[in-house]
Amino acid sequence: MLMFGRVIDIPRLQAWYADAELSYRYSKMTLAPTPWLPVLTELRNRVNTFCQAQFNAVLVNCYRDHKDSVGWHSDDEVELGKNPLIASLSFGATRDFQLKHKNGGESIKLSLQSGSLLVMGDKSQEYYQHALPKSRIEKSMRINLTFREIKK
Ligand SMILES: O=C(O)CCC(=O)C(=O)O
Ligand SMILES: [Mn+2]
Repeated sequence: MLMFGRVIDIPRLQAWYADAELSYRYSKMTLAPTPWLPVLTELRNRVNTFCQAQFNAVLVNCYRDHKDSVGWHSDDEVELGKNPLIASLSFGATRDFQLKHKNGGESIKLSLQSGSLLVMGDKSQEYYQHALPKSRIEKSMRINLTFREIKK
């Protein structure tokens, strides 16, 4: 990613799977879509049914160990539209997910276990930020899928 004018490695591995021609602009990077894998299509269909949504893209994050993380942010890219619905499916190591209001106050911590589905909707991106901090405890790999709908 580009930070203060420098290209630096992000502290995790990332891939973008989406319907054709849906690229994703994020931290001044453009992720070109990779065609869906059968297992991702299956998961997308199940999550779409469960959430009554039309997710057409998924950002896959791989946290290789406890040192990988994602900093405070909101999923508020313009291509997601207003009040986006985001469904986050976790596999592998249990990690803490944090949420805090943009006006301050305490953050809350959710322990996301393997197989859990976290759904963020309404104004959660407008008013809140979320993060997955590094862990002080050693952790094995965690894979997180955030299903999104890119508005055309
Ligand atoms: O790994 C997670 O649980 C969060 C990932 C996330 O916030 C993102 O990809 O935008
Ligand atoms: Mn996010």
